[in-house]
Amino acid sequence: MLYPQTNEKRGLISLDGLWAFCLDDGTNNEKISNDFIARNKENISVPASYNDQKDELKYREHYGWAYYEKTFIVPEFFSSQRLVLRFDAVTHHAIVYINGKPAAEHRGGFLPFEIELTGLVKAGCPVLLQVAVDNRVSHSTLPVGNEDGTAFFGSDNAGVPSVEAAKVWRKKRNLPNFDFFNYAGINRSVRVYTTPADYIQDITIVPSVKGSDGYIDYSVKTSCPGDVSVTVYSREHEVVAEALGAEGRIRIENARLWNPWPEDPYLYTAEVRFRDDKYTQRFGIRTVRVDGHRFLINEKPFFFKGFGKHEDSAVHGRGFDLAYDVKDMSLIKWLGANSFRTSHYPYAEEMYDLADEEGIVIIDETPAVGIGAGDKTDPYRTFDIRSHHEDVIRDLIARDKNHPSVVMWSMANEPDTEHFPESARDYWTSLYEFTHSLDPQDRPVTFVCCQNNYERDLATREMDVVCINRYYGWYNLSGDMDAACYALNLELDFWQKIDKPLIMTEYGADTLPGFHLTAPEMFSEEFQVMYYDRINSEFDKRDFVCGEHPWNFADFNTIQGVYRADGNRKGLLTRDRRPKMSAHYFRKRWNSIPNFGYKG
Ligand code: E8X
Repeated sequence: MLYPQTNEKRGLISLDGLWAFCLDDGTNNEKISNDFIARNKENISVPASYNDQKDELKYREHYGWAYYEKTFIVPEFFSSQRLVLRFDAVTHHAIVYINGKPAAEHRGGFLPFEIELTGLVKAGCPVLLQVAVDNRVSHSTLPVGNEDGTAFFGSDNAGVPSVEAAKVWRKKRNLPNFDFFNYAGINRSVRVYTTPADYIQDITIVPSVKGSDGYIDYSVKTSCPGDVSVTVYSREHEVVAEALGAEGRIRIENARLWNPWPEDPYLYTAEVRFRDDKYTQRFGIRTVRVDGHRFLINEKPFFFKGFGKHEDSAVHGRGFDLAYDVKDMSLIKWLGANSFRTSHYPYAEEMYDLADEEGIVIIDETPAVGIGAGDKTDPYRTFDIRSHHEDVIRDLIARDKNHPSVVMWSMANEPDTEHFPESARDYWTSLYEFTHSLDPQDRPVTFVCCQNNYERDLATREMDVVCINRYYGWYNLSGDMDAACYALNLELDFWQKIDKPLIMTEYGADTLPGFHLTAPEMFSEEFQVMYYDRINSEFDKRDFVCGEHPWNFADFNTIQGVYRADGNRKGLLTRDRRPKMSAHYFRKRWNSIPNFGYKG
């Protein structure tokens, strides 16, 4: 799916800004009631989650539908153009009404969807746009929410006399099987964009390298048959290659490769023309593959220095905020990092464009988090998620396939792969094949494994890269770093035999900024540094450990719980991006570790 762009052939109307908004009171659900909206509407900003833009508890506790409304006009000079309404993300389930009529429905809160407006609206006439948004999570959504009676992480049955009573008594609310706050709403931008009637639908670019030359195998999908031309420009705006035809191979002599910073993330631009349409697509020439226990970028062994992040900030919630993305990119470089994982959902497209430009490597993750319900329920046989999971992977690859910064797909975070190992292995290995089959660049595929009995887990070892989240010294063997390192090494001995690249995709300690101790104990800044220094020194002894991603880049907002004092505090930075001692520790460590060849 192409990202909207303005050029001499295409126009854009932004619908970001103030919208009318109200929460449902449980009586309208997915139906739009103009009278209900008129009586209850208030101002809300788009893009942003609705939860923290207001100050009453009901905005954070809400369970169900909410309504957005805005009127706009398409200028008459667009009357000859094709008109498309695009939502970059609405979380989690949206039904869009245009002039009172249902026009589209979309499930999945982190990927774009579009509505053909041509024929639905008339240029020069006001358009009433209304969006019903459902924030509920369950055993059939991604991310997963607990349902009545599942006494698992986040369940609310504890304390109520019985599950039956809980079903009767409990006020319906979300029970996320994940700890990040379930922010909801129109979280990313809304635009009307135009194209000529005959237009470029999609562009796919697959780079390769041979000697000093680069090649791109390209294909251009168009709305109807016709001549396609492709002109490739260097970063210095010189023509370096040209081609005719909707698909083909283009050779770029003495190509400049895309490399992670501080090397050069060189980008080319393909200008595609078809009839009266034009689209410019940036791309990078780089290769990615796994070789034994090494992760190779441009045939060089890469070491992942970075983190799991969140799209999370005060007031905006999970809402798109370009200033935060620019700030985070600056901090990633300040820290000496070279990568991050889009935990635990696809991020805004603008962040991938920034990563392409800045030379930051991305592990691109789906919203499949929380797949599990304890040792009594096999989620792979009871959760209704497989077809939606495939839809999400299909849409994720369709959106992000051309980004040179994306080097691996993560199908999920911390699914249960311990309690029903055969069922899990079958689910994940089949979905692994499915994911590989969809990626034109055939990048490595993985999922991120939860702390578990790694000898019972039959799925993680089947992935291209072993990505594990381990909290030895925090959630278990709490505060005892000698025991933690002992247990960690027992596990690393196990993975040594599997001999695949291993990234520690999460490890961390909740840390209160300003809490200092001479004898480092949990929650102090000194403990966080000691925790990482001890564990990193164990990683340094293992050549198959090809990455370290502390959890988390920054503190973030979560569900309420006895383990969450003002959210998750495992950040190297505070939520407003101020460094803890561990940020200075990693800045020193990572600036002494090269991107390539750290482990031979
Ligand atoms: C945590 C993290 C959470 O924030 C992240 O989204 C997923 C969790 C650790 C699970 N991984 O809670 O800080 C560790 C379970 C150990 C039993």
